[in-house]
Amino acid sequence: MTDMLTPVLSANWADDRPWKLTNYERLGGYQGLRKALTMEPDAIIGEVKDSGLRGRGGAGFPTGMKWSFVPQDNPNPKYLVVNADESEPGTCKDIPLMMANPHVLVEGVAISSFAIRSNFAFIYVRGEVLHVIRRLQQAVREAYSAGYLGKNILGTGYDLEVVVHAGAGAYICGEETALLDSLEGRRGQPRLRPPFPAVAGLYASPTVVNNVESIASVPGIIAKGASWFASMGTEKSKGHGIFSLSGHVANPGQFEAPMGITLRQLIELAGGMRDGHELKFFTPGGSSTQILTKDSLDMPLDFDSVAAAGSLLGTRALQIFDETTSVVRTTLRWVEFYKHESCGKCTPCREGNWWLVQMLRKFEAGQAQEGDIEKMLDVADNIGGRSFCALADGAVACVTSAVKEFRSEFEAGYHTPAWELFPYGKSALF
Ligand code: L3W
Repeated sequence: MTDMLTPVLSANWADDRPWKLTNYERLGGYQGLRKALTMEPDAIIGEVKDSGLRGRGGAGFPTGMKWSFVPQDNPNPKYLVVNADESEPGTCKDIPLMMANPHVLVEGVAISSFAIRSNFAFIYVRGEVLHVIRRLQQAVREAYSAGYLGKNILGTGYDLEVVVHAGAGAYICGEETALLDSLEGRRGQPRLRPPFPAVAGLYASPTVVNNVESIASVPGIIAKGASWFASMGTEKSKGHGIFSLSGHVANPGQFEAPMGITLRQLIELAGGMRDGHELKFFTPGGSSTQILTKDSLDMPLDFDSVAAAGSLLGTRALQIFDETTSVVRTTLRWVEFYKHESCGKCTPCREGNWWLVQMLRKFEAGQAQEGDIEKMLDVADNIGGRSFCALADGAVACVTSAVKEFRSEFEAGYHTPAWELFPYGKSALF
């Protein structure tokens, strides 16, 4: 069964103190950086393009292509910003990665910064995860002492300063432009795009913003070659990815596997569904992605196949729900999260999510009325695609897909409380 796994970023997680520099070096750590510093920056970008690496933060944008958008004739400094603000419900891959293997991220930062000709990099970490911030700061300190960061890296004349920056705990700061506002010291609110950060980002200068796992994938690509990475995965979704299974499986956790693995295989790796229960629905990539049902158990989890099924691969955060779960209650919990985390800049998102919560509470209490499903879908329709950022789209994805797949459960909300149909205590989650 473990032959379904492709442990690269997670290969050392079970070792003794894998976060120490000496242990990382013993396994070939920083060889990618040594090689990269002998290459031309454009050749590194070419290698990352050839690998087929697509952004691991949710959207799947080609990483090498994003780097190539950085205008080299712009006289301003160039910046690399790592988005380590992991906070999407269900998403739990970057935090364990940074705890167990912080040096693969630090090495990736050094290689990626060199490739885009940047001398300043920031790792923007979610503020609540103090243990991760400390672990990263320690790794950055070790890397400075060993000459992998700082002035004249490994005697090549290349300089790079890296700052670990703690956010203040707002989901919206995981949106790349809100993150940049926050990093500049302002309240984190999304900016209108274009211009994209690659052209005008931090301090209005060219800035590459990439997810932790994207940057951590770079050392392997440089050390072992683009074709090694591209040999894993599917035609348009190459490489390895960390899939996080949470909820009603026997052994929830992270599983690093080739892109295109199926949910059926992943559930098997997680020890199956909890005893005596069966899959009802799941999110492919966190709560911002449309829910799918057991009809998609054998769908390859790659960008295109999941999109064809009407959802998004997102962050590969597979939240698994069995038949004891009320889809109405689950949707309400998610939308309560989005209502709380909406930054308030765009009216449809700020007001609309408040209304969705009120309506879903009525469905949960069995007090909705005929026509409320249509009203709720109309509110959702007036939120999605009408805001600056993807938070609003994410908030309505669960509502529309839940109604599409389980309309009868919402209709039951015209007369029966969800807690009578799905008693608390039967579900381990709510
Ligand atoms: C230059 C162009 N750059 C696009 C860049 C853009 C960004 C990347 C992707 O949202 C999704 C969201 C969540 N010139 C460009 C260009 N870019 N065109 O490419 O952009 P985009 O707009 O497609 O997505 P996004 O705004 O980065 C990410 C979904 O991921 N998600 C994940 C959520 C996870 C968290 C978390 O834990 N912190 O937020 C789950 O599904 O909903 O749809 O860099 O600049 N012409």
